Amino acid sequence: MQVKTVTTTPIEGQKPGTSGLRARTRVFMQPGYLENFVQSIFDAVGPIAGKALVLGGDGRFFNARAIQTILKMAAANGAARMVVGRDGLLSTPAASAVIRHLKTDGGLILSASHNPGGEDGDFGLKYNIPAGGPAPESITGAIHARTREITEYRILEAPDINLSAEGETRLGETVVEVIDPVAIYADLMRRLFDFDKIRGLFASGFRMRFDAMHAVTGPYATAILEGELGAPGGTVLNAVPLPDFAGGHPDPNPVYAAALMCEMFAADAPDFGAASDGDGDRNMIVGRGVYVTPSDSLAVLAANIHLAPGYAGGIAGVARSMPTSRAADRVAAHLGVPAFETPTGWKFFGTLLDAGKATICGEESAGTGSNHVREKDGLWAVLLWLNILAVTGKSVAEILGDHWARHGRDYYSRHDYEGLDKAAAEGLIEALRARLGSLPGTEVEGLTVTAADDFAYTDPVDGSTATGQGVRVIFGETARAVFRLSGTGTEGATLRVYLERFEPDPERHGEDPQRALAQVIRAADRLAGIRERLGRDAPDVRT
Ligand code: VG1
Ligand code: CO
Repeated sequence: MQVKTVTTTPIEGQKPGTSGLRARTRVFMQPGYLENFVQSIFDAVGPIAGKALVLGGDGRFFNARAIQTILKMAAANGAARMVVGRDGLLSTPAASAVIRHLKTDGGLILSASHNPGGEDGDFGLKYNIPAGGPAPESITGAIHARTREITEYRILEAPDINLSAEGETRLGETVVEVIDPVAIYADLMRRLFDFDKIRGLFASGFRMRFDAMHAVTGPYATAILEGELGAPGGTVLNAVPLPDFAGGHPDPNPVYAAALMCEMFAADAPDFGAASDGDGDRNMIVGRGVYVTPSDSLAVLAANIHLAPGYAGGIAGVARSMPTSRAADRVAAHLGVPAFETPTGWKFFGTLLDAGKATICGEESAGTGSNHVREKDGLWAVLLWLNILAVTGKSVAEILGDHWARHGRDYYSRHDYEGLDKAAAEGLIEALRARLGSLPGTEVEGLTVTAADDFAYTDPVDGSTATGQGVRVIFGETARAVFRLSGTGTEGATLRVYLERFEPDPERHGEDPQRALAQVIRAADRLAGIRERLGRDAPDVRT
């Protein structure tokens, strides 16, 4: 076996976004694309000689090939040990758990998460730090800088490794250890939650559906829910991970998980429904006849997390991304713990979790997690809900209704405009930015703007800053509209408009969110000029 040093030149656009580098699968498969990026990671965080890394992905098209390439590059760069999930599979939260449990020097996760997969879909890669979380911007910036000056990469000329059997082999000097992708993660869940109580819930006839969307959570959910907690066979739907997610869009929201929504709103609906995304870090929660918005889910979980054994001592604080509704802040105030507001993307929660300032974190995009790992964790959120349902004996609808009665309801919706012309989308945001100073006092659609800014963040732990994180328009105490462009897409642009309105009156908690938000929606449209600038009458996706 021989180390080959291959001459290369920089490739444009290898800039990590909200969550790692994402690109069309075909782009990732171009000669040198993956290799340049991987060598840039090794150079930027390295040298990786003598180090141990975790490696795995969500099983999408190109996952297996990419893993073989990365293993050979790691060996050529002198890595001591590579820990790989069997068949190249590791969900994002499981990868985080493995990095932390084995105390490795970080890991590489292959996924484009909620983006469709397949040869015509998307692929992605990100580096996670030894604490288990996504690399902070200082590191992704260094990786990007390296991609712009790279001149060569190293790769071992060797046959492929068999990833279907657990155990250790060698690739040159590097030990490659293939592990069960579920075991370490399942152990962690067992320590956090009352599995006996949840087993009792299922034994009492409680019915659940978990839609794995043919993505990576299938094996995890099957092993834990059906295997260990006694949920009947068939509880987990679409449980086999497929390279193209069976042609679906593995994004757990009411639009892309429509079949599950249908079942949960039917006459004989099960008690509880959930879904996860491509790489297993997102969750959708739905009760019988009731959809729980991710922002509400975060608030409900923060308010009830002490019911799970792993959190019996209570929480130190709550953190949410800026566009996430302010429901969680009210719970934090009620509990007398701090609430943090961070930019979009899990990488911004890492320092707060490490410093013990926040215990639970969440994003409106169906991401919830805690200090147990450093990623959001779809199945964790589902198990926490199950633990709470088992302890309280209440239904999802009752828990949500009680929560609103106590804390008020934040009507919430996100409107996504997808596949936009990049220049038009950027123009819309720029125009809003240019008007920020003059917006306060403006009346629009019967609402008065009381404050407007471009969200900037200074990390309270390490002092790092992030600017330009989304335009916030506040309408008094109750309503808010936020505008930002997606940083996970691979083509064109996606505009996200986040809309919310607080309603304290329990008599008015039963409205349809789109109706309850109609005035804020009209105001947001008028302020940003969505129709005129983008030529769109309606969003592509409403969550
Ligand atoms: C989206 C979500 C964000 C999430 C990110 C990664 O980013 O809005 O909340 O952290 O995806 O999630 P953006 O930039 O497209 O809005 V995942 O499950 O794709 O790793
Ligand atoms: Co994801």
